[in-house]
Amino acid sequence: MRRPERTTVAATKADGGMERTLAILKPDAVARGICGEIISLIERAEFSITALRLLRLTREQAAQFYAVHAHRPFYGSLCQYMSSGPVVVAVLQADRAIERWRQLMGATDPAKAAAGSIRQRFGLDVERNAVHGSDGLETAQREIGFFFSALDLLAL
Ligand code: IDP
Ligand code: MG
Repeated sequence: MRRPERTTVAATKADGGMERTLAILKPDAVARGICGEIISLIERAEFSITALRLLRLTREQAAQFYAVHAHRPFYGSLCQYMSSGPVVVAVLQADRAIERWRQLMGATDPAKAAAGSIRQRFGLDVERNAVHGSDGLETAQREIGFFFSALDLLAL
């Protein structure tokens, strides 16, 4: 069934057919001072950063953000970790942004991530893997809306 066009400003499809995705530089990346390097890679890969914020999640907010993983054995540890220190959250805009950002991130487990990917280069282990990226259109819309409101997003 066709869905009606989304009209919320956090909509994943931005003007011009460009896609938006949510990136998080996780606590391990912020703590090690490698945000600059990661953002540099994002810029070089020709994403437009249309929103950017530094914040610290509460344990409850982390649990809400990762609710889809509530049944997984690593959920408790993940929520603890994601609320253990500040994170950088950003909206990346580009053609096929969701897929391209996940490719640049690499596989969840840094040990299995492709050479040159962010997780392969910077990830510490399967949990502390430096970055997050939305995994689909609906997820991206929900995740962007979790952190940003209409006024936060730069209109390109
Ligand atoms: P993704 O971040 O590549 O989309 P997901 O399966 O959605 O991977 O898992 C969300 C996050 O949960 C991962 O990025 C990682 O931080 C953590 N995680 C995933 N699998 C494991 C695991 O087996 N052990 C510990 N943490 C995990
Ligand atoms: Mg995921």
